[in-house]
Amino acid sequence: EGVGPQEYTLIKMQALELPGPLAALKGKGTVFLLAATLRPETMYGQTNCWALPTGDYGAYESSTGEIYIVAARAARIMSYQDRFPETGKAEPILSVKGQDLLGVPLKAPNCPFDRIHVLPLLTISMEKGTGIVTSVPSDAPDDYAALMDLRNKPKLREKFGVLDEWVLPFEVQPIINIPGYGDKAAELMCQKLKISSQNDTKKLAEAKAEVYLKGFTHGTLIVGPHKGQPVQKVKTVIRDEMIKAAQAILYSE
Ligand code: A2H
Repeated sequence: EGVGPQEYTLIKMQALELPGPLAALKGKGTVFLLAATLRPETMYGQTNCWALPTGDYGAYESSTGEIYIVAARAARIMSYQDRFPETGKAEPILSVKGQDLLGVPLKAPNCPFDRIHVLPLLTISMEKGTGIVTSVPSDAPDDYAALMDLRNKPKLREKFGVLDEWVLPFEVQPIINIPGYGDKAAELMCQKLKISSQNDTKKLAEAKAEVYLKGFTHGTLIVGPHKGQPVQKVKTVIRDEMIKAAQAILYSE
């Protein structure tokens, strides 16, 4: 963890259905899960969203009239960044566990799939970002390892009530080419380091550091309207486009 504030882009992922306890939000406004990312330029490779099954989340009415689902800690911080009607006030209109979010179908900006689903990620920290993470398995080793866990372990899917159709149709999408690493750098590094699960913390840290650095310095986008451009050059351009289109908001902590 660095000193000083960390700035994240919060990606607005719209809930297309409100199953189970989320039904209480019907008619209250458009509901979004907000995923904190450092890589807004990678949204072309999203295959799913992550939540911590045991995590505590709340639904909050924003100053735009939309409903945002985030961890309570993030809501408190957002209330001081003028995201809610009253500064310093973050009262949830509904409290839910991450388990209640699993399976929710989402529409995410720049996503190659019309609908993706919320799946369990057991390494989420509720003390960082929003406690919601968007999954880009082509470029994030954590996402790749966790998606492979769910794909390859039917027992794990069963444990969390994850349906096959929320996982199996979603293939890793090539979106960024890094010379020497190909166009699914996270997959390559996970295979090279023989990372066997999302809990392989040490090797994942190594894979992450390498992919993150090389992706930023040498990566080129190979899909979307900025195809052919270096990651370094388009990262903030794409972030700003999403903010302007009301698909994302800035957040710092
Ligand atoms: B990144 P840092 Cl493609 N718990 O987004 C665990 N991980 C979290 C989190 C939390 N509460 N909140 C955010 N994250 C993830 C994309 C991505 C990310 C790519 C490649 C690398 C990467 C897609 N997932 O991060 O601790 C989010 O995943 C590698 C560092 O603030 C977020 O960006 O340094 C990143 O970790 C924030 O990590």
